[in-house]
Amino acid sequence: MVKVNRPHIGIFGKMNVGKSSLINALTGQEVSVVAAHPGTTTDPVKKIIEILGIGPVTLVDTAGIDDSSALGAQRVRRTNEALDQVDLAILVFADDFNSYDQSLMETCVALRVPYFLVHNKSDLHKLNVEIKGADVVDFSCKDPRLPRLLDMIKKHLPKSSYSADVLLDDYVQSGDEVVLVIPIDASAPEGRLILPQVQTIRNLLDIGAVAVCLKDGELREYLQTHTPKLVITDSQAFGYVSSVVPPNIPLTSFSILFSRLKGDFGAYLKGTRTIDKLQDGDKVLILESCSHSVNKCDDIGRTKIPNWLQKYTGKKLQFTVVANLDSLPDDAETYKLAIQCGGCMVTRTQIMRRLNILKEKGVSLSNYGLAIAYCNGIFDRVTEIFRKQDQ
Ligand SMILES: Nc1nc2c(ncn2[C@@H]2O[C@H](COP(=O)(O)OP(=O)(O)O)[C@@H](O)[C@H]2O)c(=O)[nH]1
Ligand SMILES: [Mg+2]
Repeated sequence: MVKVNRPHIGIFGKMNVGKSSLINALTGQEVSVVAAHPGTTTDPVKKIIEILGIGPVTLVDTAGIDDSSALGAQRVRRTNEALDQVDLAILVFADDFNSYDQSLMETCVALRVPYFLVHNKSDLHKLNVEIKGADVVDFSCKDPRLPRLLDMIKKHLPKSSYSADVLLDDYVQSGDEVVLVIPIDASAPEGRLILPQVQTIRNLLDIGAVAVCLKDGELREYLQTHTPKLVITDSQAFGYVSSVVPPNIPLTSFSILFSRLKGDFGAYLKGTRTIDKLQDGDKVLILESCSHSVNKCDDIGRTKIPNWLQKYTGKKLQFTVVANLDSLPDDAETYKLAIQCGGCMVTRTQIMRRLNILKEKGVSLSNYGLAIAYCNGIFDRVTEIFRKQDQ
């Protein structure tokens, strides 16, 4: 099993029902502002906790949004956006369950967000309404009994949001040797490995395989005396690495491995071939799911991939970048192709929600690693070990 994600759990409900207090009870810390007067939490506050049996999760505190002022309308929009980005919603209410709480439940159903209800402040009043079709936990932040709440989180949080059964498990066996090519150049983060590399090493250790880590410059010499089961490289070194690894040794990349876990791999395999059909003036959407300050992704998505695509196709293409989880363009259906990044900063749920919208609009899908492989003419080679299972 691989921990692919830190699932996001959002706390929603009217002002003053005890959302921030609930987060404090869960974390045992004063992380969110708790105030006796309504409307203090205006921006989502995030806090990470470790839940036994799940691992780390991110709790997202949200504003109470039952007033009708302009600011309130803005808050409604923000809360709905926040709801669309969580793996589980905890809907908190206190003394009265009203139409607003009902509408939160309906939004969860519409957006297919798993949820359960917390009747808070049960020290002050008993639950006196019957809520059909939902689990309700009685709770009091003044006397927090966490086990029932944690059990309910475990019951409703989809397993796929925090673990995946397959990274290399279906291909690599105990005792196999796998070479990981990790270029240490200007675009590598200083003094550390990136998450996909770390998780791949952990997965190989779990399998009982031997992980050999080396830089691209050391690969040629190493392969003179070794025949590994598989070589996994950073996509940016594809050109060089594919020329050095003999054809009898399978080759793939970290980003392709993770696109199986964090994206829609079947759609990517099909959609990437759209690159061959691109014409002058066609629009390509780059989905860069992390902040602008992460220069590495910035550079790949905004400069390198556009250059590679134009060079490979020989066409003049139009590129639009959507960063973070910002909204898709209004005219999304006019794009021929959308290329999603590896998504190491976001959850699978967040990526899939976006991809599904584009899929419905008929936009072909690809991801950074697969598009780069395609432009390097090695797409078939680097997807071969997965194609039988996933297509
Ligand atoms: N008696 C009682 N008071 C609570 C409980 N939970 C929260 N409160 C109080 O309700 C008020 C609003 O809580 P807060 O967490 O800021 O609500 P939020 O607006 O939903 O984030 C604060 O004065 C809390 O101390 C509870 O379970 N019992
Ligand atoms: Mg609050």
